[in-house]
Amino acid sequence: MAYYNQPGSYNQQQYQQWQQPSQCYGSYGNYYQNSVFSVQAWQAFQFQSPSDLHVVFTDVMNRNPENSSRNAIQAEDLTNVLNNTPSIQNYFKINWSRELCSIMIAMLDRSMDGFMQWEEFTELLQCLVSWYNVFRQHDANGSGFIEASELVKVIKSLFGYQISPQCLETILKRYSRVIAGRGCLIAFDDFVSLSVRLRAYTDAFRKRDALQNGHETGRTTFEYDDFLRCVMCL
Ligand SMILES: [Ca+2]
Repeated sequence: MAYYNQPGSYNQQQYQQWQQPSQCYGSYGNYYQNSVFSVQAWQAFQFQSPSDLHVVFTDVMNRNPENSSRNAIQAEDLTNVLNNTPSIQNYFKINWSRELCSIMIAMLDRSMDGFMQWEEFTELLQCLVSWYNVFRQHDANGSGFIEASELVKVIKSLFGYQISPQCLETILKRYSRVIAGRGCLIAFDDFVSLSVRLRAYTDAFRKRDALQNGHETGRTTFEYDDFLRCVMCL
């Protein structure tokens, strides 16, 4: 029953089934399949080939024998790659925090080992490029911020989440900043942070709903410890 908690017991087929559009949870899975897997991050960063990106990954990985033995990197390394690889830094033009990098590793930690393997790394970068494209399209004046009304449009119409105005309000309070004369604005790193959490918490909830009820009902029950494990990993 609780196999989703065990490293290595991940069931890809069942995961994809949970990602189908749903009355209760919207259609983010559709958006994800169609957008993220159609992007090639190495091309966006103007590398010559995917192997250039692989070199960046292995370089940072091999600085720490704990990483090399697992064939994976950690939050600090991801922060390093995003901030110190010129072509990647020039693309997003933001300073990535270690905190956000931890959150992003947790989002795609398919192997549930707390480390980021190469496959998880490439999926993350594709995801970020895809989110950045969305963000730029909504940032009409190129200021590095999108407006609250645009964020709402992205979450509801583009990403396809079924969430209430009250929940959107909560998200805005947490992830926006109010700037004199310019209103309520969202920066790209906050956009990533909220997109990761929205997705990860929705996934965690959906899985438990489907497992407990045999189909999705929009309701599930959590034991205290299970709830903490869902939220504390992000
Ligand atoms: Ca992993």
